[in-house]
Amino acid sequence: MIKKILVANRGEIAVRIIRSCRESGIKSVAIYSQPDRSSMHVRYADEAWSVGPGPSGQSYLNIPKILEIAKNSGVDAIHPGYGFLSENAEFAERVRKAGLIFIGPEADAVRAMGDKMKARELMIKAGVPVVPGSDKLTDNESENLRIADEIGFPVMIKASAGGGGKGMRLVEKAGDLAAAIKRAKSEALNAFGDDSVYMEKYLKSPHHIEVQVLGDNHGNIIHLFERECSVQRRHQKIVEETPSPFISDEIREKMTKQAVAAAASVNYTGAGTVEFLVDADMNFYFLEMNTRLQVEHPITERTTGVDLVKAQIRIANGDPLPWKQEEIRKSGHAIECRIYAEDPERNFMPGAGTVLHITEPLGLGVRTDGYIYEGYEITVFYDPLISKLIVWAQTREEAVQRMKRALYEYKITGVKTNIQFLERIMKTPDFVDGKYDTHFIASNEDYLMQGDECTGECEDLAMIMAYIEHQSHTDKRLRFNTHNRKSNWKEYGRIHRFNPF
Ligand code: MV4
Repeated sequence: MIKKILVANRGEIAVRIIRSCRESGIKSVAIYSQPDRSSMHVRYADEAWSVGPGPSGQSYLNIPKILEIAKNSGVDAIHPGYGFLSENAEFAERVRKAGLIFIGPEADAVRAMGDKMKARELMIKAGVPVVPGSDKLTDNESENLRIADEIGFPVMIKASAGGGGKGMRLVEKAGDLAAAIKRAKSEALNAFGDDSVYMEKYLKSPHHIEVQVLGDNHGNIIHLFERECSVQRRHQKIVEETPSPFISDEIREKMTKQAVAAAASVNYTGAGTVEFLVDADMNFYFLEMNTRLQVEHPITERTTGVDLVKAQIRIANGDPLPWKQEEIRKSGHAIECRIYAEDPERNFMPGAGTVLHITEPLGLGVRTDGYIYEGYEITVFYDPLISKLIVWAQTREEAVQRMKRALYEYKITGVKTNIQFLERIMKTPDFVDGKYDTHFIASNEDYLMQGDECTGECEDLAMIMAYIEHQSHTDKRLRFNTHNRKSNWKEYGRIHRFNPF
């Protein structure tokens, strides 16, 4: 029985995991890098151990140090969270060799899915549809041209060791093929130490839709429906929702079945996600499988009622899944917005700084998974994700309205965030109508980059202007008419463009 877990991560996901540990009566051990010493996950864990200096390579990726802390703190399991060591097969192996439980799948499944060509091959064998494409490409230019012609231009060259958009190259016409393959191979060798590349037919306007699966150590695999993740920018997801507003019930049924078949083909255990590209005609194709808990898991938790972290822990403990597939029901609609510490007006550059003020939204149907607080110092060592805002409502329309309301209430000062950009997304007609694909951000750029005349920031002005007005009774220079307008302070704020911070 798992009694104590080391959480080999930081930030919001470490907090998320520690919360489920506490609810399960399991002790938690946090590890922290030097700049993270007063981070929220350190406060919420039962114990906290220093893992090294700021850079990830010397801290959250330091396998020997993490294993040493695991031994010294007497944990019986390690949860890797997402990112960092979560999809590192060698780490999973070394954890198990040390006599500990790795909360995640077997190393073989991680390795098989990490190799994109191998994964494609396995899917073809399992009868799961893949994008029409090739095996590993050779240097034979005329052969490559023949393959591309057969698939049909445009094609994509992808690195086998890549994934998540890394090492991809679009080729529009035959004349560009040989040079593109050469460059893709040299880039892949550089980035991954492996120059294997393959070719796929280019899908013009795909949706990114993924299916959550859970497998136990008794041969059972179930799915927990899909998440629509097409709102992305440079392969960074921004908004996710479930159910997908795009697919029909018939396609959902087929896609979730294939996701379970994909997981079964590698004897998958634990929580995993099968990603599909879905074209405009709702044809779906296996893209890759993520062998970890994902950032966007809370929307699935909200619509199915399943605590995915607790499920991971129970599975790792050897328990059979407590639900049959038919017992997994979804209800209503959930949306997640990712709050990033980045500046949309400066090409989304991640920013560092001290959080001056934070007010998080609450109220019916709202959840935030975050880790920052007033006085917290955001550094540039790690991912700019600072919080996830998740809302639920009975219908999609109501969920969108609720998200707008929650974003309106969300206040963070001291660091730039994308909150207003997210508010714009919630008001974009294509999003409101649920009619968007992976080109959504690019095709709505003009609309999204317009600032609103008066957003939530004006509400801060409400307090400040009320105070100034109060003071102005003793200062004639500041006196202004308070009788003929309902909201004089707001008008005053607009006219003077007063920025309190
Ligand atoms: C594609 C594609 C079109 N055709 N493959 C990008 C991330 C990586 N996981 C795979 N990606 C894509 N693969 C073929 N054959 C378009 C993309 C793609 C994309 C996919 C999902 C979400 C956002 C995307 C943005 C640009 C390109």
